[in-house]
Amino acid sequence: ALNGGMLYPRETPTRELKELNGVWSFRADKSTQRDQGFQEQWYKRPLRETGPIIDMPVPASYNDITQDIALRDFIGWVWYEKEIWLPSRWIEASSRVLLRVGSAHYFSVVWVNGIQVTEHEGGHLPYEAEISSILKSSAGSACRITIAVNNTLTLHTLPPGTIDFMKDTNRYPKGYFVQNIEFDFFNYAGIHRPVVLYTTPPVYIDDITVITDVSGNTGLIKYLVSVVGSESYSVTVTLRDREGQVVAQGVEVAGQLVVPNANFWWPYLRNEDPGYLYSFEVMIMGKTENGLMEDVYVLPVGIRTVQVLGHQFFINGKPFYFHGVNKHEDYDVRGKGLDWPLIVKDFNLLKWLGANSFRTSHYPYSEEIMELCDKYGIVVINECPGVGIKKSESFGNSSLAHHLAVMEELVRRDKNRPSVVMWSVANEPASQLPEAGYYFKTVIEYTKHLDATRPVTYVSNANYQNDQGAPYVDVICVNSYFSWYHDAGHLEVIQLQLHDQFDKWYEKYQKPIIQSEYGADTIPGYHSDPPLMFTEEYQEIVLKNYHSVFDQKEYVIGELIWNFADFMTAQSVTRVVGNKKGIFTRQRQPKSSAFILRDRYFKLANNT
Ligand code: GCB
Repeated sequence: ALNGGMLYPRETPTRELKELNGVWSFRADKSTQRDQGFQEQWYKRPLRETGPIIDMPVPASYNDITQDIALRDFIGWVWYEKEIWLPSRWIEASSRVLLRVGSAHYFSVVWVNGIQVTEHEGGHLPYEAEISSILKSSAGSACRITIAVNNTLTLHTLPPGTIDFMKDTNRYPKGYFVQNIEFDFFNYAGIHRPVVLYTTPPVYIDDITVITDVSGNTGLIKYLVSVVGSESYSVTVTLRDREGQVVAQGVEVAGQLVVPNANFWWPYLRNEDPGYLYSFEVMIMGKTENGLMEDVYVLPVGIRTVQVLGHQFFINGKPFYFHGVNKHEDYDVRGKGLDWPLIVKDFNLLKWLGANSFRTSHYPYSEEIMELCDKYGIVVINECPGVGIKKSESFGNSSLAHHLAVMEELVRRDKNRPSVVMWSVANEPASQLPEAGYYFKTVIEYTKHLDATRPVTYVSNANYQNDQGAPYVDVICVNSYFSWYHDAGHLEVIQLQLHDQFDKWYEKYQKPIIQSEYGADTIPGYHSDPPLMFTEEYQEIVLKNYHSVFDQKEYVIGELIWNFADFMTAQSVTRVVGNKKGIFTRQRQPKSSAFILRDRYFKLANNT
């Protein structure tokens, strides 16, 4: 079980926050065994004293920052370090001080002033450690934070990967190895999301869970607050609308708020005021040896319901059709590093496109992105990093245990977000393997046990006849690339094959279906009539053929284009400086298909 609720750090009257973003000291451990840093205990002294260092921005992937090809493709430990001064009131007071990393890829070990404070397995999700006692024992001096990050993937990590040691010295230098991955995006690494220090009082709000319901015009918010640090405390919960008016109050640790004439949280384009958020203010007062202590935390809350019934998907009791995209966290130079201009640009493009939804292919996106989905009413299928699960070994017990732990971390992080309407536990696993049946049954049931309010799916590209996990999902999500990976160049087969795909899946399972990927690589500026692969015309016609079949199937409840934008991948003969299936370029300029999709999405929004 997880340690603590790990609420997103926010400043309130009782909590302070300090961002440690900027330039950090950095060194990649290029020793043959990649273990010099641990042997020599680089965390014990300032990094500059144990060898050469370079400047590295945080947050950012380190891969594309320098001119060093060895760093771009580096596998192993890299070391980050930052020295900072803290306000003395943080150290003198009884405050808890926490160090929180939004995400680092993939395995992290963290030290403060040479003392290990935590380690964490897995990218794309946050971790934190309380460091108050270390700060107190070194009061009056600067604080040194060291983070070692290792991007090595194994058959039991999520995503999985393998290292190949090349033994043939006629062909490879001694000690040569490469990393193999079975997913189609560049394995960017480093500290990808903000590192922050924040404080809470010694008696603090550790976690909040809200579950909302709708009854006529009334909104209901069931809530649970967990408090740590005192046996005897009081709780006050105040719900304010956007104007700041108090609309409901509670004085229990667990209870239900009733909001008459509520403003519900609606998806973008389903309402003139989508993404309505109330502010749910929790105030606690706890008894301690030093008297009464207060803590305040404010959570944005959207009131909405989600349900799968028959062959439809409902939000607030109204059928919902997903017209949206698949994305990546990916951009020039910073790789997967969080970047505010890019985030806001992408939301502007989503709105321009009329997209009401996206899937976080193929890993959880930053909390900063999720926050804006809540605010704008962008509906999210929240995918865990279960991508490229192909080998039989990756369905074994230790992989399964890690997968369940990752689902715990993801649900803990995003359980209160109105934008999240469904969990996706994997993308294109080898779900035809016999062992996949038990594996997905277990992961899906466990996810439902963690969160009984949201449907669960995974994205399949297996054949409907032998997919082993489909019996357990609420919505069938299928990817297909007709006239691309099969029958390359034959646009005329798309409709036939797509009808067949949908009919067969629906006949077998009678569940709603989302086309969770479809598309074609397109080099912007390439033109051809009749259309040829890689031209803008070809992408347009692939899309139009898919659309015409979507429109004929009642039980098709959504379409997500692959992909919103071009993105970097591993080098291969099928990738031209990355995957080019974006309807926008990597620099976010439209290809001609973006206009086709835009027309369609606004029409779909008006028809429903
Ligand atoms: C897929 C994968 C996605 C790839 C895409 C492609 O099925 O889910 O990660 O990028 O196909 O373009 O091949």
